[in-house]
Amino acid sequence: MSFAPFAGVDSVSLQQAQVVVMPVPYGATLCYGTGAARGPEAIVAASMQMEWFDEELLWDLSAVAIHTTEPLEVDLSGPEAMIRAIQHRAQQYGAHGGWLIALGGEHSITTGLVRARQSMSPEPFSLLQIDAHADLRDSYQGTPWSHACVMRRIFDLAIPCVRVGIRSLSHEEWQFVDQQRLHDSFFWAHQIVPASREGRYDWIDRVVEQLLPSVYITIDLDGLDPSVVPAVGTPEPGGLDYYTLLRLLRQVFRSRHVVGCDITELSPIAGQPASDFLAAKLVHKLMGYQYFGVVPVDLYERNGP
Ligand SMILES: [Mn+2]
Repeated sequence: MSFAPFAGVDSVSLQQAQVVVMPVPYGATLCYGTGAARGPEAIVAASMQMEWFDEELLWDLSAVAIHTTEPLEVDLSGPEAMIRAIQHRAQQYGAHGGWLIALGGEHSITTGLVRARQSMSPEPFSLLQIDAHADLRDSYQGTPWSHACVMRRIFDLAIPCVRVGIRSLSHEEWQFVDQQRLHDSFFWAHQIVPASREGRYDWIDRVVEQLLPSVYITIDLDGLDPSVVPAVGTPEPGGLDYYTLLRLLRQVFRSRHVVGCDITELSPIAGQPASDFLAAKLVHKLMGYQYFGVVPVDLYERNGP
């Protein structure tokens, strides 16, 4: 299996790349062709139809040297082996200095990606999680490497997290939050979504204040509202809208060093490509914020969004 390069831009070598796009077509069923395993292919396919020019930052995708890697092969010996394979490959790619954007695949891939980052640099970093789900279960369906456990595994790595858009967790996960006093790390959807609709974005300042100077961003697409991204495996009502997410990301990129990102849980729906296009556009935006800066905040404060 091989994909076209992201957005159809000529793929430079790994050594020359500023950005490394890493497709990880991995889903819980452990076989290609279903659910989140089809996410990366759909994102790359949508990116081929996308304009390279960005009207917000006034830059063109051809200005960044991008390398799109071969899609990572699924390790059939089990989820733990798969996470290790992701870590190993992300370290290999990261060793050349390119900025890594991984395309999921189910959310469990983040454990491997974050471990790779940890092993490549002693510099501490925060994790910013955009998600509907807390994903703090210790084990799910017999494995600690499930997508439902990803943030628990990252908790085990002692990486400080800030969680945005959460609106689904079990009673046991809530008890864990309580025991570990993680309350302040949660920016619950039921608080921030209505506030944003009323034009109150002070919560974004509080998100950013909690972040260390270096940040890894994991975007589970179900953090957005299902009306915006219907093609996710476990949709939850009441999520972020697109421009609120961009506003948050702009503010993070403006004041923090973003060391890597992933976009996970796209589960394409045949004949409904809107979610695929959103994911592709988000990758484009992340690259723009990283390499071409962000529009000054006062412009947005005066003119929206
Ligand atoms: Mn989720």
